[in-house]
Amino acid sequence: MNGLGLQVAEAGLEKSDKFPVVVSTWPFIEAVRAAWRAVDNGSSAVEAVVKGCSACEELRCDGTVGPGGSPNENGETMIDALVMDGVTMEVGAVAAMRYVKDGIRAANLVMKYSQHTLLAGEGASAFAISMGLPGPMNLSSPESVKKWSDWRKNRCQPNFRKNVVPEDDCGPYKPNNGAMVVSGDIPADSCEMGRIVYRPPLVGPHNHDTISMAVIDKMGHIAVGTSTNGATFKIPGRVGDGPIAGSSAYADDEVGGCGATGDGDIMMRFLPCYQVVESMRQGMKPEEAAKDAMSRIARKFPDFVGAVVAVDKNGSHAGACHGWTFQYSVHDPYMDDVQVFTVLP
Ligand code: SD4
Repeated sequence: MNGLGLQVAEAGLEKSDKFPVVVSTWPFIEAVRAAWRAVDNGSSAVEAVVKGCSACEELRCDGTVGPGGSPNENGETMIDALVMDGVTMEVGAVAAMRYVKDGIRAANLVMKYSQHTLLAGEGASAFAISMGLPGPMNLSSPESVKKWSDWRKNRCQPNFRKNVVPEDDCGPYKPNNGAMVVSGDIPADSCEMGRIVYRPPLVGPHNHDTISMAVIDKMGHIAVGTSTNGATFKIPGRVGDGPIAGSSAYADDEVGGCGATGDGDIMMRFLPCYQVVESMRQGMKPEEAAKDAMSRIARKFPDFVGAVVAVDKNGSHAGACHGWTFQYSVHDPYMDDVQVFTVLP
């Protein structure tokens, strides 16, 4: 065997030493453990992402991943989810899915059993059910119904409307073309940027409802996934960043992966996870790439709230955030259990 053969053998050894790796937004410890168990037992990165995010949906992590959280203006819970395979660059995603509770499994079915990338609304539920997931079912819970009725009692404040006049406290709303106002109690000029009026953030530290996870399996392959029931009191039909590849998550085996959380309506305009992965491809370390992606958004929307976690193909990871303190969770072969990392804005 020549020197080259030896090098390959050594590289192989090193690989199995540092993998697998599981990284997730927030201290969603049980979800990371579930993904770790799967990938440590030899599952692929995609399978482990599905296991990990499913665990969060079943546990309703943070009270709001999966069914039973984040009612929209009509009091309904809807789910956005995505899975991406960094080997094949295949993506499956569901958006505003109302009648099936298993978001990440549904996204995985779209990836496995269709040539599409994203299914939305009634069609997403129908496809998931036809491929074997339980449903149709109502995704509301006593907590989500109470949250919604309290909000109605509070004259449907806060909400996501802008430049409208409500006929009554809770609508119907009509365009108000004369004035730039946010529908709420906060005067528009409190955070005006040029002609863009920024609304008071409805996604905050006690309302972070997205799991976004990256897994590197024993072979060094990367997959990412996201599951969320989105923003509370959103307008029916709203699709957030969760099911948008490059926004809530992105992976490319050649480079690494990324997960995001925060104000999806703002973040999806910047595809922060695509940015993170492409910056790492250009040579940035995960920390630099994560910070850069956040600062690109902050330059245009100084009040936005969000975070990303980046992992490169060697398993090095880092987070960056804006407007809140962010935590992310990791399990790698050097750890006995999940470790939580805190990132300050
Ligand atoms: C959304 N990005 O639908 C989600 C919400 C979130 O942490 O991540 N909260 O906008």
